[in-house]
Order: sequence, then structure tokens, then C-alpha cells
Amino acid sequence: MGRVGNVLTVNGEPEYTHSARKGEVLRFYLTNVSSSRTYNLSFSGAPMKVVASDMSRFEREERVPSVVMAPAERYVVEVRFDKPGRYALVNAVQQINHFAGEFEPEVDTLGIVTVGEVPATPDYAARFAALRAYPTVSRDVDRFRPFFDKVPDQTLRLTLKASALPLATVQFMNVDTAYFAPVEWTDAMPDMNWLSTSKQVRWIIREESTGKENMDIQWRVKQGSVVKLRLFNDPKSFHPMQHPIHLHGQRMLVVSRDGVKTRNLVWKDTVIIPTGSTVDLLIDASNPGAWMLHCHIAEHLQSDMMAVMHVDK
Ligand SMILES: [Cu+2]
Repeated sequence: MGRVGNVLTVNGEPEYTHSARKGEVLRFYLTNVSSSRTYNLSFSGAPMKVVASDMSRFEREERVPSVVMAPAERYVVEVRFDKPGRYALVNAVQQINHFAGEFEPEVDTLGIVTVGEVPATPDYAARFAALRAYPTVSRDVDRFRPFFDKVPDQTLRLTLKASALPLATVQFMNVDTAYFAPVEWTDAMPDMNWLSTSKQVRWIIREESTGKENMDIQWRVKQGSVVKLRLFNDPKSFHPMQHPIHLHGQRMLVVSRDGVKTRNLVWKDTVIIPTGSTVDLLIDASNPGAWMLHCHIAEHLQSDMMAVMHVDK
């Protein structure tokens, strides 16, 4: 199901530290290189702006309380540390106790930013407070807007097949009685996950129009075309969970999630599909070749969750 691990590191350090002057604005380039863990990151309430993601700036900067990052996703955030003291970089998520039927908050400290008494010069408070727009990004997206509402060219369902699992696992994993969160932040069922390997579990990307799966999918598009891809994460599969889907070689826009249109666009190459969600992507098929489309949870990829998109000249 994917190993979330039990030691969190930043830049390889289990106790990451950084320092800042009072009022300083720091820009963090965040990359989730974990094999399966999704993070919800913040700096102890220090004001934070998200300014860019995988492949471009956003159309507009936005203030955010935290940033959610699936494996392979990148976000650039700016944080202002306006008072002296210690600010913890935390991963604040919700875990599920399946046996008690309860949610519990789980907060892990990934590192500490220590802010001194000496003020930063110049003082960027006013510039930080402004939320800038980037018309170059909007103009670049403009050529794709007429395609936002087109019928999907390709619909892929995310699911899995399991076989030869112990009876206890099968009974526990009943989708009609067990609760599966949109995002599995922690390993809520380590015993079940320990029992299953790629010998029993096959993760699947299924082409809805043909029923073909993973590397049997023969998806061909023309170079220069604007391709709409719909991804649906089947909530009735044996073990529904989120999948961070990563496309090589091209850039794409997340134009809607569950029918809700994206208001502030950014060029991406990885998108998290929560359990039960439908996400529409617009792919700028500009780069000829045979390109991987796969789940970026390493164990799902290992268990076949990969297809190829051919961009033909
Ligand atoms: Cu996956």
C-alpha cells in the first residue's frame, strides 16, 4: 500500500534547523521526495504565501494556512517571521483509529526556524502583504482556456486487484463497512499493509473506453494537441486511497476537481487524486515521444500502476 516510514527528514536531516532575522521573509522550495507520504506543512502559524508549483508560478499569489504535498509535488512558499522566537515546521494531519472509530490529530515537527532579535533590513512587510498577480502566467494559460470545458479525450480509472490475501485482511478491508479517508495521511492499518505485497496486490490504471490496464493501454495523441484527461479514483475498490499521478515530458493544468473549476491556475506535472475524486487535466502535448504516466507512490508503481502516453510527431 506504500511505506510511510517513521523518521521524517528535511534535506536528509532528522532535526532540520534554519535561522532568520526578525521580520525576514524566507522563500522555501519544497519538494516531497517521500515514497508514499502526503504532507500538510506549515510554520507554526507564521503567515505563508504559495507562489509557485511544479512547473510555473501561480496566476496569483495566495495566502494559505498550510500546503498539502503528495509525493513528487513541488510548491514554492514565502513565509514571514515577524516576531523573535522558534517556529516549528510541522506536518499537521488527521489520523484514523480504525478500531476505535475515531479521528485523532497528529502533529510532527520536521524542523525549527529560529528568529533573532535583530530586524531584517530592508523590511519587506509591505511587499509581503501584497498579493501579486503574474499576467505572463495568465496570458500563457489563455490559449488553453477555450478547451477547459471540452469532453475528455481520455478517462482513466484508478483501482486495484488483490488476490490470495489472508482472510482476516479481506474481511477487514470491506469497503461497505470500513471507512476510507479521501487522503490516507498516516499508515492507519500497518498490520494489513505488512501482510500484503506486490505478489497479492496489483494497482491499476484502467482505460474506461477499452477496459485495458496499465502497460496494455495504447494511448496516442498528436504533438501540438490540447488533451483533456479525466482521472477517477474508484472509492469502491478493495483499498481506496489517494494517488499522486505524475506525467513525464509534458505540462498540464488541473482545470477542475469534482466539477469545481480551478480559479488560480499553475502548470503541474503531478496531481493528487483523493479517494472518490474526479480530476480533469488539460495536457499541453508539446513534447514528442513515449512518456510515462504513473502513480508516484513508489510501491504502487512497483505493483504495475503505470501507463504510456505516446505523443506522435
Ligand atoms: Cu497510487
